[in-house]
Amino acid sequence: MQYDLTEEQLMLKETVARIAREQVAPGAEKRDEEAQFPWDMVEILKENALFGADFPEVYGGSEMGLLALCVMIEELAKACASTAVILLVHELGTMPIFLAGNSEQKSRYLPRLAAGDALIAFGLTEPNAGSDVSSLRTRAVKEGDGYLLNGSKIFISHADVAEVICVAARTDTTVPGHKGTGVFIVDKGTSGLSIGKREKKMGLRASSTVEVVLEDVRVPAANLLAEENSGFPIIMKTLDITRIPVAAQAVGIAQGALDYAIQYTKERQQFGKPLFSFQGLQWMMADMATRVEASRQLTYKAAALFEAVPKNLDRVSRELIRHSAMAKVFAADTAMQVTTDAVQLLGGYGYVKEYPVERMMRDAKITQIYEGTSQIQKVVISSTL
Ligand code: COS
Repeated sequence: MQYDLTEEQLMLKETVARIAREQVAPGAEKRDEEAQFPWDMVEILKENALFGADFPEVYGGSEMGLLALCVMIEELAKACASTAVILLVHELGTMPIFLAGNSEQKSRYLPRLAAGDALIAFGLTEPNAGSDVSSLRTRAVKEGDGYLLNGSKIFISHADVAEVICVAARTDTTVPGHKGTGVFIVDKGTSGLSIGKREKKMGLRASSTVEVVLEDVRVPAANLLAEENSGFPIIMKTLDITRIPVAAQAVGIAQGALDYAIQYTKERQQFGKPLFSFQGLQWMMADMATRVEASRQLTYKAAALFEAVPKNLDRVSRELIRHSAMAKVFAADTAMQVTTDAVQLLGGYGYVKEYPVERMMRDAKITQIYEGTSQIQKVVISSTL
């Protein structure tokens, strides 16, 4: 199993690191404070053709793969997790189409998404179906040559700015959720589709998180992915794959905080010498660096494992599922610990908004929650043992 970065991936990493340093980092504090969706960041990602990194060439992507996407997300997250999440949500929303879309659906949606001309969201979570995702209540009832969707979704990233939402809904309520769920592609502007509450969040404040309300939303049968009642495996496998870029985001946040803490402790003098020269603090940073590197290796290995198989529903093995969940839980917990330690290393300065580690600590928290909490990852890992 080889997952050292190739020449091409190393060049990509350098390019994205430069973009992050020069164009993304400078406004990160302001974006966090203003809590508005960053269309200027979308433009930068689009200009640099980053949206299509993991899309097939035939649909306008550059087909660089999941590992390349992870590297990009990591570099962006070092500077601004709210910008990194744009690519992450793009992958999450598109994955059901990659996995289960037919060629007509792929041709209709993927080219605009690959170019970044349209954004996409994934409408899964509901008030009563978070970790327990098979308890969805949103219903899709067959009517004529289409379906009528009714229900509501909460905590949906970017649904208000997306042109397309992949919505999970119960297609048969007489059987358990994992046997009676479907996934539908719903276009923005469809009658009955509206955006409800906008969340005010602790972190990732420049990304939008909203409620989606579906009232008699008529979706043509041509927008159903695969077949009725086949949605649960699509959802699970989507999450199996996209938990890896979440891990990459966590690695980036942690590395960004660690880099800042190292630089700070080498400059800041107390008791007549740099903070970095105190062994107690050196050991803290040694632990932080070790955990970040271990998280990165788990993430890259998981990405490489997924890259080795085609993106379709049949090829997600227990080994892949286990590695994605391991990478997600370890990297997310690391991001939380490392950013908290970075705040500690900066002392009072770490606690104020003038220094970025305070934002990084708030941003890190969501990686332990979304796309499956750290506790759920352990359920997933143990289910494969
Ligand atoms: N990958 C692929 N298939 C999976 C899977 C996974 N990670 N987990 C379960 N499945 C399959 C099972 O194999 C089973 O298939 P069969 O019906 O063919 O036997 C089916 O799904 C049902 O499995 P299970 O009974 O274990 O499902 P549960 O409802 O108990 O759910 C967990 C299992 C908790 C792992 C699942 O609900 C989960 O991942 N929850 C977290 C959801 C989440 O991440 N929410 C945040 C969304 S942010 S977009």
